[in-house]
Amino acid sequence: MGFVQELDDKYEKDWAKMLAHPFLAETASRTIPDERFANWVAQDYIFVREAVPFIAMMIPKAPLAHRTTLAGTVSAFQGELSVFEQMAAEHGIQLAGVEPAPINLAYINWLRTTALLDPYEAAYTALYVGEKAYTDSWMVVKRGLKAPSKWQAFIDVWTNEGFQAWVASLATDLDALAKGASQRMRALMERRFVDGLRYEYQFWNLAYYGESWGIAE
Ligand code: MP5
Repeated sequence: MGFVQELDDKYEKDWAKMLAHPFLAETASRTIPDERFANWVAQDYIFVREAVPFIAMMIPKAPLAHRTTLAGTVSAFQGELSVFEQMAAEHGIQLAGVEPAPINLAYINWLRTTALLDPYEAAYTALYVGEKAYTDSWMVVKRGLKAPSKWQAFIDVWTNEGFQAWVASLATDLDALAKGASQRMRALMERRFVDGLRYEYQFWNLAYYGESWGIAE
């Protein structure tokens, strides 16, 4: 059994809990309040913007065969920002001056730390888990919709066939990296998978319930 399948099996319940989040259910049923969705838009805009340097920081450690794809990912993420900017303008959502909420900042800093301090295999696991979480989460929304969503442009970003194929290729690459890795390295990769899954779940909580620093705001 491949590494990705092993992780899928072991953390199946946790993954399902993330996908059952009310943020996704309410987005699918089109009952999500605009303020809640706007909260996600503003926070995820920051996340995607800061994911660009995370990817760039992985490039020096990457095997040669990964460099071109990672460089393409930098520009794809950069391009994604314009979807946020257009949708925010259309729906009157403020992006300028928004600061990252605690969980968002923790997630961003964890990504940067893994890119800088972990071996490539572990950083790649962090990339994989976030992307897989997003394609699976937004597929839940897409499948649940019974009528067009006002947030469709976002749904399309992470459910289009090209994106899904890219996430599948990340899984294949991750399996290949794990195959050549020591037991110790695989344990670290698993740790990063779990960390990432936790952050993803917490990110839906942040969007849904709101989260603030509570001081100096
Ligand atoms: C992604 C995201 C996917 N936008 N936000 C979170 C919290 N996790 C994962 O990354 P990308 O760059 O939008 O494909």
